[in-house]
Amino acid sequence: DAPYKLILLRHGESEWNAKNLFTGWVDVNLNEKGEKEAVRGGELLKDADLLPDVVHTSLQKRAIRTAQLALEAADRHWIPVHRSWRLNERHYGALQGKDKAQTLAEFGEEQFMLWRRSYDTPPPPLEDGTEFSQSDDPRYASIPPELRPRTECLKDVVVRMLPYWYDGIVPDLLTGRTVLVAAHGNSLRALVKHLDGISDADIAGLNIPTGIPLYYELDAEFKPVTPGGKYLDPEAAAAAIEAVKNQGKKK
Ligand code: DG2
Repeated sequence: DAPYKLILLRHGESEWNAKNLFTGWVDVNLNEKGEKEAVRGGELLKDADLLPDVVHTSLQKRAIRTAQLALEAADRHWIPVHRSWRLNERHYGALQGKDKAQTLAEFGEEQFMLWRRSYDTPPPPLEDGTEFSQSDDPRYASIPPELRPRTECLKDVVVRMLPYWYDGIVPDLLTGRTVLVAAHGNSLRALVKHLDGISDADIAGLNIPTGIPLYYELDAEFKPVTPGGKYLDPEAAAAAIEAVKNQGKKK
């Protein structure tokens, strides 16, 4: 039996996912579909008898509410919770608030995919004090100024996320707890890249659907017993992954 149980959950559909806008650190809420996805995620956990003992989230509403709705559906709303900016979505820089389809049309497929899925090309930085910047948001006041992002590529996310993996999440796994991490498309891609040892090139092709728990059994070295983990609803996951992949293309 594998010693460690880890469940990754991307938040349910957000208001801006539905509008096809780059979101990043903008604190948008779940829409109704997203709330339902979160509840269904919790029901899947309950049906699989995978009951979290502790939950870790980002500082963003869509992940926080997803965790809460899922845990309520699994009757685990009472477990301890930890939150960190290090689980936040990738900061999308000057693309935050922009329409994905319009951006694709304006800059072309190659540049669009570089910004969206390359490992080390960040979008242009977002200026402090502008509409979609979080420079004045009190929840981030304790982040040292030199660590506060104005844009990020996935590599930057790996670098700021991993300290939380080792210092915040691994200690919970070591005590035998079943750990739920409720976060975001790109912060979870960063974690999956690390867990599965995916190359910088191959991670471009990995997409994570909203609201479907991804279960990892980890061995004593924290390596996945099944590479890629297991979605609790594999059919729904496959369809939703395709939709995320093609996001720029829909109008
Ligand atoms: C999405 C991911 O983040 O977008 O920031 O727009 O998971 O918080 O909804 P999430 C965003 P893509 O990188 O898939 O375009």
